[in-house]
Amino acid sequence: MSELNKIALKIISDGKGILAADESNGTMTRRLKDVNINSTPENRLLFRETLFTSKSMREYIGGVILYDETINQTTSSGKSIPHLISSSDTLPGIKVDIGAKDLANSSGEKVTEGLDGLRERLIKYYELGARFTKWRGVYIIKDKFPSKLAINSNAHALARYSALVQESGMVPIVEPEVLMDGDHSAEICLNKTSEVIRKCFDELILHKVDLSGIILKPNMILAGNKSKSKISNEEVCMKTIECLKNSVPSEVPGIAFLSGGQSEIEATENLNLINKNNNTNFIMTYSFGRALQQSALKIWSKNTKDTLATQNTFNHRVKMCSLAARGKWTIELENK
Ligand code: 5MM
Repeated sequence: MSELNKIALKIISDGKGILAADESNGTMTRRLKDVNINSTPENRLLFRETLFTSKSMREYIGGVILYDETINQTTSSGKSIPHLISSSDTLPGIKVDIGAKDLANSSGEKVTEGLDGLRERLIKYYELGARFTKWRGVYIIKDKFPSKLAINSNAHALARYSALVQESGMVPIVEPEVLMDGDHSAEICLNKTSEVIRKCFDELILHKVDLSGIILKPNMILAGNKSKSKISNEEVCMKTIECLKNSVPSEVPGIAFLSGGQSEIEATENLNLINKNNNTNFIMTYSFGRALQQSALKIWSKNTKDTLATQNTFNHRVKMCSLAARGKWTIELENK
């Protein structure tokens, strides 16, 4: 078993998953504004520190994805954030892309940037304590989109990123996110997501990436959020498994889904069904941002000093997701 494979398994095994707390300052400002909190470095740190000191971290969170600002911050008690996270036996990770930018010659589509100087940045992040990284490609479904150009460019970037990350001794999370925005059917989402993921693996293989030392972070297969033809959770689960079976090579140890704008319960229920019906060898778990933090953020915004109330809410959510990662969640447990 390679070192990278060991790191990947430590993050996602035994019902553990990933806390995606890597919102860039722009995104975090929007999230805080929604709950009437000023987006200052101090407030961003306070909320995140409250989550990272929760007792559920040790049991259920195998890795936390951080943003550059956070990995460089220090807690009120003088601990560095990576050190705080490691003290719960959880691995610190870091988002290393610098965002999705307009793709030239394909107006309306994006390509993720951040390869320039990446090797040097990775050395710095490793020294700070990071043991895994994240890079997100974003694809839209609309008319002829995602175009071949967007699919190829993002796959190429994800592969070059992954090769550099493995060279630096860290595990790359490969996140191709096909957005749920639009009126497309789940069938179209299935076809497009399969095409996107297959292209990513073509490029990862071309770039000689060790597939046993990555984690794939895809979207679940959903109908667009403006689609009239909604599908059941059972269909989401079946289509998601079908997609991954047909597009992910067997060497990949695990899949950690993004929540992508689903509600906390919806994302949990779908993950639970996926695990109940998981007839693959892949570990299937969570790498949720919004679906782990939404209610905790709401409670925190009511009284930012009431650490316990925020942590209780977060602990509950994390426990529910972990149960779902083992196919043991039920709706009744939500109200206990
Ligand atoms: C935490 O949100 C991340 C967004 O980062 P940007 O501010 O750079 O857009 C995002 O990449 C996140 O890690 C994944 O999309 C998963 O988050 P959700 O909320 O979809 O589970």
